[in-house]
Amino acid sequence: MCEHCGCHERTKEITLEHKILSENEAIAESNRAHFKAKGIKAINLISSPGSGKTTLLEATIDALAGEIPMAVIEGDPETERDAERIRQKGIPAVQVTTGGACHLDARTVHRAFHQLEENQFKLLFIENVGNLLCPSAFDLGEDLRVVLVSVPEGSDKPAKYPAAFYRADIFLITKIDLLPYFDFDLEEARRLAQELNPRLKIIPLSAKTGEGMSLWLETLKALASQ
Ligand SMILES: Nc1nc2c(ncn2[C@@H]2O[C@H](COP(=O)(O)OP(=O)(O)OP(=O)(O)O)[C@@H](O)[C@H]2O)c(=O)[nH]1
Ligand SMILES: [Mg+2]
Repeated sequence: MCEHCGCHERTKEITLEHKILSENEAIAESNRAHFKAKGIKAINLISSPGSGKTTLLEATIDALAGEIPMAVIEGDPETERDAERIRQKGIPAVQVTTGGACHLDARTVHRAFHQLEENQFKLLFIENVGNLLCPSAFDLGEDLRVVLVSVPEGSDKPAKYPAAFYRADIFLITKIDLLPYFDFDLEEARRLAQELNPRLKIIPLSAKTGEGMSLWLETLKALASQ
């Protein structure tokens, strides 16, 4: 019966998925040890395309450059665009183009990190490939996992994409300058996220106006000083 219903194939798929994830976990642990040995704190940014990850990094660099040395790994299916935006700010950046892959994994981050190693830095930002599904399953060896949802996306996103929230440390609600133009319910977004993960630190902010940025920047300064 199994041969007809396809459940045998599904079992094989699950076994393979499990193997890929446990291999990733092992490399993620080695990344973590590597970062720790060099005194580097890594931050994994996860969101849908266009939620404002690179814009937030640009604003963060403007605020912290000169105070905290930083570097960036950019993950996108194609182009060097985001890495170029970061380099224009005078910060070293490696672009990983994944082709079809919808997430970064620990091995890719390990390779990209080696390309950055000649630089001295304290904070390593890893901008994951834009989507709220695939990146959630892959530990990169980060110290801080940050999930972003922007105001135009809607306040129901935590409920629809719970996996992105379970292992996150910080939930950034971005583009709050747009709140007057959308029916985004800040309290609903907070409540849904906290139901999934009560230890989440939630920071609403706008990288465009600077509103709310201070709490984000203080969090990064505290991380860098650990
Ligand atoms: N109004 C407003 N727009 C913003 C804000 N942050 C980013 N944007 C705009 O949102 C768009 C996407 O921003 P990006 O920073 O490129 O988004 P991203 O998450 O890096 O996108 P991908 O790398 O493609 O996943 C751009 O047009 C930004 O100018 C914000 O705080 N307020
Ligand atoms: Mg980007």
